[in-house]
Amino acid sequence: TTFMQNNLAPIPELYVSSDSAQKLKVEAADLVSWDLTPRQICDLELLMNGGFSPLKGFLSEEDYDGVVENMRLADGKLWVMPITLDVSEDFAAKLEPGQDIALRDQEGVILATMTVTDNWTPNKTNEAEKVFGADDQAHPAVHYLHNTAGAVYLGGPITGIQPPMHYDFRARRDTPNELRAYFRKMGWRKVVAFQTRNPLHRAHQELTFRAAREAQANLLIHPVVGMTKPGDVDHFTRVRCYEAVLDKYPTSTTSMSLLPLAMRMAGPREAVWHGQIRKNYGVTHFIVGRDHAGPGSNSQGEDFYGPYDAQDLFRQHEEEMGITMVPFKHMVYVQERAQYEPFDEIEDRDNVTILNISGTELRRRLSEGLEIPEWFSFPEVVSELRKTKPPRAQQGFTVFLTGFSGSGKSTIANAMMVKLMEMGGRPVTLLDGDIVRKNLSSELGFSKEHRDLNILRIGYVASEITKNGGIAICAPIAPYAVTRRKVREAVENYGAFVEVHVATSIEECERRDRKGLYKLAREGKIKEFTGISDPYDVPANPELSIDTEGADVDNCAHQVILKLESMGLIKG
Ligand code: PPS
Repeated sequence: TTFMQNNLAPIPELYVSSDSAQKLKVEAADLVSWDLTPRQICDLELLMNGGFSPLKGFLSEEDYDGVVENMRLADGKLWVMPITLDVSEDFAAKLEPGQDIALRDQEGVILATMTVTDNWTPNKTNEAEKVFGADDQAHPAVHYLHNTAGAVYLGGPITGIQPPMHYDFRARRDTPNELRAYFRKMGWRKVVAFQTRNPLHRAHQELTFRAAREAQANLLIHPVVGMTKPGDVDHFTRVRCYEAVLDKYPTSTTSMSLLPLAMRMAGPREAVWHGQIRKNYGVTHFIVGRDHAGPGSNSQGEDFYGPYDAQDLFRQHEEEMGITMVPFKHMVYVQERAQYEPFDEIEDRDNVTILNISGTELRRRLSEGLEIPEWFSFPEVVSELRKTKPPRAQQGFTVFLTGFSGSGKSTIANAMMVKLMEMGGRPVTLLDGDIVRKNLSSELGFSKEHRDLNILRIGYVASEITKNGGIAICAPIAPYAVTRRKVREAVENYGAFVEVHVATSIEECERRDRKGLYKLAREGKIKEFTGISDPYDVPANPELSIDTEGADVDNCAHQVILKLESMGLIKG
C-alpha cells in the first residue's frame, strides 16, 4: 500500500450552484430556522465542502444506529463518528416529517437548508459507551453529549448555500477540492498528512519530515482549528507557531492547511475518522501516533484507550479507507550527537544521554517563566507561547477592596495605584466606588438589586482589564458575599483575584464620619446605609484583611503590595 497514489478528481460538495444559492437564500428566509451551535457550524462546513464525504447531511436514525453499533452507515459504508444535529425538545416538537428548515450561523446568516426526514430521542448512554468507550463525563465528548447537546437529534439531507464565514487566516484555509487542486498543480501524488491540535516543536518537525521522506511523499501539516480539547493553546497562537515551523522544512516539500474540524477526542474512532477526512482532502498517508486524539484520563484516573488502540483500529480499516497509516515514531534528542533520533532505532541507548521534555513539564516552565532549551523547540515558537502564558509577574490581576463606607478603601486604593504605577510594566485602572457610580452606574441606587448590578459591572470591567494584562483596583463597599464570589469567578478566568477586606469597624467608621453620612443615616435621612440599616457580609476567606486602626495609609497600601509580591504578581 505504500505505493498508493492519490486520485485528485474533484469530490462532490453539497453546495447549490451560485445562481440558485441567492434564490434559495431568499426562500429559506421563510423557513423555521435553527441557530447552529459552534460545533454544528464546524460539522456543517465539512459536510458541505465534502470533508465528511460520503455523508449527504446530518445522520438519519438508521445511519446513526449503524454508526454507533457497527461503525457503518445503513448502506454498509464505513463511517465511525455520529454527525448529528442535536436540538431542544421544544424545537423538535414543532417540526413535521419532511419539513425543510434553515440552518443559521451565530449572526443569523443562512448557511444551508435541511430536509428533516428523521427526528428522534437518542440513547445517549449507549452512544457514550459505544462511540467514546464509556459513559464517563471525564471524557470531554461525553460531557458535551450530556450537558451541551440537545435531547433530540434531527437527520436529513443538506443543501448548502454558503460556507461559514472565517475572518482569520483566510489564505491558510482550503476545502478538500482546493487542496486537491493544489496537489494536482504541484504534482504531489503522494502526501503524508500530520494531524495536530498542539504547537509543533523540534521533535514533531523531525518526525513529520522523516515520515514524508520514508514514504517518498510530500508533507501536509493539517492542524485542527475548529474545536479541540478544552484548555488547548488557542488556534491563533498555534497558527503563528506553525507558520514559524513551516520555514524549517526544505522549501516546496511541505505545505500547511487549516482544518475547521470539531474534534471529539474519541481515540481509535477519531483516528479512523481523521483518516477518512484526510482521504477526502486528497491525502495518501496519515500519521497516527501513540494515544491519537486521546481525551486524557477517566474519572478513575486511567486512560480511556490503550496507547495503540487507535493504530490498531486504523490498520484494520486502512485498505477500505484507501489511506496508508504511518505510525508515529517516538523521537528523542540524543545529546552526544546533538540530533533527534527515533527512540527504537537508538542502539547505544545505555551510553548516550537522551533528553525529553514532557507536555506537563513544558507547561510548568512556561507558566513559571523558566528556560526552554533550543534543542527542544524553536525560539519563534517559544516566544509565541510565552506571550500567551506570560509569567505571573506579567499577567493581569485584580485587587478588590471591600469594607464599610469610610473604612479607608479609596485612600488605600489610591496609594496602591501610585505605588504600582511607580513600578511600571502594566497599566493600572482604579475602579473606585465613587468613580464607578459616576461613570458606569449613575442610574443606580442602594437596593440589594442595584448594589449587585453595580458590583457585577465592576467585576466585568475588572475581568476585561485582567484578561488584557492590566491591573484593576476596585474599591466598592460590595456588601454581599455571593456577589463578590461571582466577581472572583469572572476575574479568575483570566488572572488572579486578590480580595482585601478593609476591616475598619463600623464604630470607628462612624466615629470618623468623614463625609457626614453616618450622622444622616442615624437620623434616617439616608436609607439602607451599610452597617447602620443595611447588611454587610464579612469576607470569610479574603486574601488579606487590613486593620486600619492605628496604621497609616502608606503602611496599609504596603501590606497589600507585600501580599501581591508573595503571590508572585509583582517582582520584589
Ligand atoms: S455598593 O454597595 O458596593 O454598591 O456601594 P458603592 O458603589 O461602593 O457606594 C458606596 C458609596 O456611596 C455612598 N452612599 C452609600 N453607601 C452605603 N449605603 C448607602 N445607603 C449609601 N448612600 C450613599 C457612600 O459615600 C459610599 O462611599 P464610600 O467611598 O464607600 O464611603
